[in-house]
Amino acid sequence: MKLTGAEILCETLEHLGVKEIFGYPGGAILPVYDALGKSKLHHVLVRHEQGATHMADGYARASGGVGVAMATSGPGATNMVTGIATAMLDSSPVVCITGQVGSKLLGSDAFQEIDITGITMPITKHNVVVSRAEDIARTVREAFLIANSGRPGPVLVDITKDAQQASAEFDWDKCAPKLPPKRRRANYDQPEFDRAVELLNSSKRPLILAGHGIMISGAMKAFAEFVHAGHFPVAMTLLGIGGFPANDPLNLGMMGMHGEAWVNHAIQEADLLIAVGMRFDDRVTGDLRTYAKSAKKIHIEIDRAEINKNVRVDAALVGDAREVLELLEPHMEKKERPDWHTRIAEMKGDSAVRDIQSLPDTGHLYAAHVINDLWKETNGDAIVVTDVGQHQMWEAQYYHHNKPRTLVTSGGLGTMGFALPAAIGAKFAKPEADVWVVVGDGGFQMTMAELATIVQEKIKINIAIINNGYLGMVRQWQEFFYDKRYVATPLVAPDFAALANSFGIRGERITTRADVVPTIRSAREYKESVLIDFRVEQEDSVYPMVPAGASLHEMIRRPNNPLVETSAEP
Ligand SMILES: Cc1cc2nc3c(=O)[nH]c(=O)nc-3n(C[C@H](O)[C@H](O)[C@H](O)COP(=O)(O)OP(=O)(O)OC[C@H]3O[C@@H](n4cnc5c(N)ncnc54)[C@H](O)[C@@H]3O)c2cc1C
Ligand SMILES: Cc1ncc(C[n+]2csc(CCOP(=O)(O)OP(=O)(O)O)c2C)c(N)n1
Ligand SMILES: [Mg+2]
Repeated sequence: MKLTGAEILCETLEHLGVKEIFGYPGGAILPVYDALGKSKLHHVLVRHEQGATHMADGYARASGGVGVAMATSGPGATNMVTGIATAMLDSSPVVCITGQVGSKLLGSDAFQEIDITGITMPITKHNVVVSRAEDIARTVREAFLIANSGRPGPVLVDITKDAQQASAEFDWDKCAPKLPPKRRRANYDQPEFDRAVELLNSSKRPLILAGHGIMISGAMKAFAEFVHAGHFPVAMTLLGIGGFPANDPLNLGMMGMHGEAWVNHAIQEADLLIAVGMRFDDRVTGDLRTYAKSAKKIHIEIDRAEINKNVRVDAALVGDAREVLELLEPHMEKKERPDWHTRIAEMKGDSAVRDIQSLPDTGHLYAAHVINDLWKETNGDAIVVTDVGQHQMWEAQYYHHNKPRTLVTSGGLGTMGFALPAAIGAKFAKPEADVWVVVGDGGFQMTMAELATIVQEKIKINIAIINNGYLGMVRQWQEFFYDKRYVATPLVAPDFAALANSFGIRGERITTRADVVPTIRSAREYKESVLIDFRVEQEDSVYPMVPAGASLHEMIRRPNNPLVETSAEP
């Protein structure tokens, strides 16, 4: 069957199971848009190409599949850069398709010509320019395979305009990917495995560091069985949250800069760390010179480049987390290790059972209240998509996720403006889910134009703005480390509820704690999207905090009044 390159692209995407594309048109991609109009693919018109990439990313993170974003050449493509980098740092499978000027014009500084493959070289897993219609199908199939295999990541396919317009034969069977054969997944020698088993069974104070790789590998069941077989306490990374239920008694909570104090202390006292699908980010380790000095380390990790990158390990099991855990599990000796669990319970002290919700209402509204109420009201079942800042950390602390892929957040790049568009993508991935955006007043203003996309697409999303009148996380650093010189952090914002109204979205403003639950309830019952502007305490801070570069156990703790650090155990 002879088709144009643009039609081949649409056919290929349909064959790959794509339903939605998030994008924005322009001259160099116009032939594709013309073909899109005739295809079964649903195109979601965004308001900024950054939004398209975050939507594709949110789609990928909520579904486990590949998200697709599209843009024109030049400014369309460069607007995608932040979203691509966000996906890269969090190993999220996104395929970006950009239009490019005609191949004869390449290198002539033609109108809207930009070397987008050059620009995105360090922030894509793979990228490629296609200048022949007959190469489009195979290249796109390869892009999907590369994006979502091994360690996932973004792939960019840049298609010249003449390739979109030219005709070529399209035969699905003849355009199979031509990639090197897949490597054996578990990629370590037997002595390495034996050493790991020996360490696991001889350890008295083991601790698992559970990361994003568990969800990527679909290893939730194998992981839970492994944990219970060895009776291991588990600490979560931010991106690992959801991979092991928060309500499992062996789940201690989050580690790292804003992790639970007892988790960080347990890491420092452990005699064995078992890192699964996590990459020892500096937000997790603090000062490497003092990190877990008494612990041997096992690293279960698919990307060999991560082994010994930040932390030297004693046994490296390179491979897919699920496969490795399934191989290890039969070798686990059942050990209760009562002394170690008692010691951790001691470190938790009473801070774990003091419930922020049971504190008397002082008339102040704290972000932690809002998020803890949201957790209770949604039975912990919502997909929560956060932005970056204090509210993001409070979400991680006060919303207890039991299911995988229910917390969608930008960890590695920490991209403000991520939440609203990523939530739109998540809603397309899981149309039946209760999707909540938890976003700061700063980050919301970065991509709030996507409210129009919500309206145009008639989708239902609930938006909770945690409005503290500040770029709160930066203000907190200024409070702690710059003598409260609040330079460039007080933030003027529009009346968010009125702004929502102007888009045709219901808007609410909440200032007291008593109104939080009724407003969340009524937003959930309402058929259309609702935006709630929660006016919270302006100068609250996230505790505990390991100052950047400090040792993990050197945490700044919350002054005990008026809030405690943690909510009740889930
Ligand atoms: C304001 C702010 C504060 C933060 N504070 C904290 C904090 O206090 N605590 C915290 O934990 N994080 C914090 N973060 C997030 C932090 O920066 C990192 O993003 C996070 O720690 C990374 O978690 P991860 O290593 O589990 O996930 P990723 O960075 O996604 O790494 C996943 C790892 O799993 C591997 N992998 C992928 N697939 C597989 C597979 N199939 N099998 C095995 N391995 C696989 C990958 O190769 C990679 O090494 C913060 C971020 C921000 C923006
Ligand atoms: C695009 C981008 N610019 C700057 C930063 C640095 N930064 C991190 S958190 C933060 C403040 C966020 O403020 P807000 O969105 O109001 O959230 P809050 O911390 O108040 O909850 C800033 C500026 C960033 N992470 N991303
Ligand atoms: Mg703020």
